Amino acid sequence: MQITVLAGGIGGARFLTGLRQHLRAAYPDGNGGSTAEVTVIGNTGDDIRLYGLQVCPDLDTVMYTLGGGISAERGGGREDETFAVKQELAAYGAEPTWFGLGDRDTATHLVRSQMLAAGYPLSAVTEALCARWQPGVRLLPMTDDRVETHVIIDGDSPGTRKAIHFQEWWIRHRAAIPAHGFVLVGVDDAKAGPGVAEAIRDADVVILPPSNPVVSVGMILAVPGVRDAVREARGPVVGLSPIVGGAPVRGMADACLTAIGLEVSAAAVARHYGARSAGGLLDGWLVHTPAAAEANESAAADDAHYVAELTAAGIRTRAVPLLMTDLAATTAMAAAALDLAATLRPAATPGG
Ligand code: FO1
Repeated sequence: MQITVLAGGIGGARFLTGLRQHLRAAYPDGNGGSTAEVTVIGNTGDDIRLYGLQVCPDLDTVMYTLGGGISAERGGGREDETFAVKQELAAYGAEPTWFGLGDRDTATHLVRSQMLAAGYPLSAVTEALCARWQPGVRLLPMTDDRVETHVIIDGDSPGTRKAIHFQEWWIRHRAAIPAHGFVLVGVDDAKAGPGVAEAIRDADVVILPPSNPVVSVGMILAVPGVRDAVREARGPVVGLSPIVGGAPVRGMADACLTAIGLEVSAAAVARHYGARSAGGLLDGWLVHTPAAAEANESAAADDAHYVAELTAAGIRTRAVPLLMTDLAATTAMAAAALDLAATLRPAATPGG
């Protein structure tokens, strides 16, 4: 069983812990692992070059989360982190001071930057870093070429616009400055990383997890060849909504959706990805409905009302709990995604 997941940062990584747990139960290998293989296509649009270091936030979030090194309370960055290097850089007045560079995290960037400078492609670097962390998935950068997501905001004088790096918008400005759009700088000269197109095309199931559909999954799909690979995938493509009710499960997907003129809803994201039968990407889609225990809470968000309209639009939709509150919740989400995929898989050929 080969599963390929196009993942961004924290939301995607959280989902992947549930997928890994589900596969250990559903496809056990007899010694606590799974016979199923997961390939993660990681977003590199968040990457930023700082103090001479190449930082890959979404790749590191997946690697640390699945490798057991993620900071549980902060949801990002390393466990037991300290910030002595950050403080010393600030003492020198080294810009930027708004980026939270951790000491343990810096070792990752030093090894990565050293290998890149020696001529290794990002895919080889990521494989080397994962040799230590053993995430239990194959983590492939979406491209080995340098790309960066920049955000279009109002310029310094009326009527003008300018671009700032996504990390500056996200961290320094908490995405509070209205964005007019996002550009993946370098995408025109980029090509899909080694193994990326094949991992998507040949997968038994392709999953779009509850990552940011604009700056995470959206940027992976912007890499030449990736969108076509998803459309040509031999297995079903199933997505999970990152929006519950009218708000993102976490992060700031709402600011990103608004920036590109989309309504902040589970239906708007599904339509944005589109039905594969109508030229889009999705065969199946999961929207949120409260778990039985919460169903009686009047305030509980419930998106089950989208099921009929999206199914009619060619995206087979089901409503399941999508709040990633704990491992049991994300494991159930992964099971629901694969169950839905099983109903979408082309009728199995006899003995096929
Ligand atoms: N996110 C923050 O909100 N504040 C930070 O200071 C911060 C530092 C940081 C350092 C390394 C790294 O890999 C990620 C970091 N992040 C930080 C998260 C980063 O902004 C991610 O790109 C977002 O979480 C979106 O995926």
